[in-house]
Order: sequence, then C-alpha cells, then structure tokens
Amino acid sequence: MIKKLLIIGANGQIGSELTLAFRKIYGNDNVIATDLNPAFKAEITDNGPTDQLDVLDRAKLEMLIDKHQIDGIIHLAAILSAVGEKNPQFAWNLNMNGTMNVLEVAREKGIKRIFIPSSIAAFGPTTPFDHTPQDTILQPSTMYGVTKVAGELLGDYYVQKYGMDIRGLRYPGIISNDTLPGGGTTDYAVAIFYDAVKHGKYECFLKEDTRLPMMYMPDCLKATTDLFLADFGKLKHHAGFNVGAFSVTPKELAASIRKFIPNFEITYKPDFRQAIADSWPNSIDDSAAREEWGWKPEYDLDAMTEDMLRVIGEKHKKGLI
Ligand code: NAD
Ligand code: AKB
Repeated sequence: MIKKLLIIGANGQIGSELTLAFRKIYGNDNVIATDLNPAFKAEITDNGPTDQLDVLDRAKLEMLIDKHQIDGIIHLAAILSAVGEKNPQFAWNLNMNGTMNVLEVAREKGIKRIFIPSSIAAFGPTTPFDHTPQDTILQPSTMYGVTKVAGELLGDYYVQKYGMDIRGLRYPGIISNDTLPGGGTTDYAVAIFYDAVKHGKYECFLKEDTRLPMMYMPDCLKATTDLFLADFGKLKHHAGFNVGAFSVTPKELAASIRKFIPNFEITYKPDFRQAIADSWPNSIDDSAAREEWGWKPEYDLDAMTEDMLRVIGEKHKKGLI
C-alpha cells in the first residue's frame, strides 16, 4: 500500500482535480501537491501540503521525496500539443528531461509506484484511425506526441529493466469545468461550453467534422485512480493503456449543447491545430484496460454536456466567469 504521494504538475487541468481525488483515497496529509506555479486553488492549499517544484530541478525533487517520505509519484507536468508545436525544443526539454528526472530519482530512492500519463497524441497518421488498437503503430507527427511515445517506451523499459512499477494512460481529450486546459488541440471541447453559457455562440478552431476521442473529468479521475490502485500482477501493459469514453465532432458537440441551449450557434475557423487533430484517432479500442483492470466509463456525450452546462451555468450566475 502506498502511504505518501507526490503530485508534480498538480496545478493544471487534471492535477487540480486529481489531487483532491487522491487525497480522498490516501488522506489529505499524505498527498503533496507541487507545481512550477504554486498558486493552487484554496481547496488544495487549505486541506493538505503543497510546495513549489520545477520537475527539472532534480535536487529539490530529491529533497521533497526525503522530507515527506514519498513512496508514490504522479507526474503530470508537461507541455501539451498546441503549445509544443509552437516551441518543440521547449516541449522536448520539459517532457523528456522531466520524465527522466522522475524515473531516475524514483529508481534511486526505491519509489514503489509511478503514474505518468501518455495521450492519444502518441498515435499518428499511419495508425489505424478507427478503434485504434492497444498495440499498434506509434509514429506521431507532433513533438508532444514524440515525447509521449518516448515516455511510454521509457516507462516500459524501467519496468522491464529495473522491475519498477510504472503505469500510464493514453488520455483522450479531457473535458472539465474547474481548471482551464493548458494549450492542447482538444481544448475547443472545453472552451465551447464557456462561450455557450456566456455568449450563446462559439468560433471553433477545428473543422465541423473533426472526430476525436474525449472523456469527461470524472471518468478521467476514475480511470487514473483505478489504474493506480490496480493489482500490478494482473497488468500485461504498463505505461500506455488506451482508455476511451466517447468520440465526438465539433458539429455533434454543438448539437448536444443545443439540446439544452436551443439557440446556440457555432462557426468554424480552422487554424494550425487542424493538422494535429487530423493526425489523431477517431476512436479508441480500450479492451486491454477493460480486461486488465476493469475500466468502464460512466459519462456519454449528452450526460457530460448536461453536467458541464449545469456547473458552468452556476459559475456564471455567481459572476465567477
Ligand atoms: P496542464 O498544462 O493543464 O498542467 C500542467 C501543469 O504542469 C501546470 O500546472 C504547469 O504549471 C505545470 N508545470 C509546467 N512546467 C512545470 C515544471 N517544469 N515543473 C513542474 N510543473 C510544471 O496539463 P494537464 O492537461 O493537466 O495534463 C497533465 C498530463 O496529462 C500531461 O502529461 C498531459 O500530457 C496529459 N494529458 C492531458 C490531456 C488533457 O486533455 N488534459 C490529454 C492527454 C494527456
Ligand atoms: C492535447 O490536445 O494536446 C491534449 C491531449 C489529447 O493530449 N488534450
């Protein structure tokens, strides 16, 4: 049983919610939230330990592991696809050297379990687009994707070479209503809800028929905690599990929003992110995750839309957005 968890990149879209999910499992004092930007929301600073950490600062990473007697690490700090294409060298530096720091320090200090997410960005234009298999061609066309494939291979290598316990999910686009996304291609699927509530219309940076796999945050939290708690002996895969929930195009997402906001309007002005989206799968075969650790999503498109509009609508009424 893991006793003390260090979360790196805990202030981002996923970390700001995953930290609280893990605190429910391990206890508030046993989950240390860290980020380069330590301006955490009050809910995180008020109920448990936090610290500033640059994952590239190996000495501070070691110091925090010793200070808190850490035995599990969740490493979320990364540059995502759209920001990564604007500065590929920066994306390589953070994504690869950050991951190597975590793996090496974890190896030296005997950390018992590590979770490092991958992404559907690990796939590329030569991968089958529909029901993309678990074990398939990984030839991404973005620097972000290159770092995700390399991260998966490194994770699997450390499992095989050093007998370490490393786990990872190929997250689809994550849709959430707490912290805004940090510069990806699937960000439109979050922005559309804020603009729908605030303005009744949205201009999308992808074409109307661009189909991508997506997942609502409660399912992302469930997938991550379920995999982290799964029996290692039952896992045949390690650092890059496919996980699916639903697949959607901007046009279909707009139609789902119209079920609740009938006058919602969408227009399209594709930019450089279209080429990234075009290189990613339409849908995911996640049978390995279902078989090896019991993955099953709860939210479909309309259930997600209804909940997103409810929560963002409440924030809008309170003047918070
Ligand atoms: P995000 O950009 O919202 O958050 C990343 C966090 O890392 C930020 O809070 C940032 O301040 C922090 N950070 C940046 N540089 C750092 C550094 N040097 N040291 C420490 N922290 C640093 O990203 P996210 O969406 O929460 O993604 C988390 C992980 O999940 C990433 O590995 C990402 O590739 C993966 N992922 C996310 C999605 C998604 O849709 N959100 C999909 C697939 C994979
Ligand atoms: C991005 O769009 O870059 C991320 C991802 C799917 O990895 N949301």
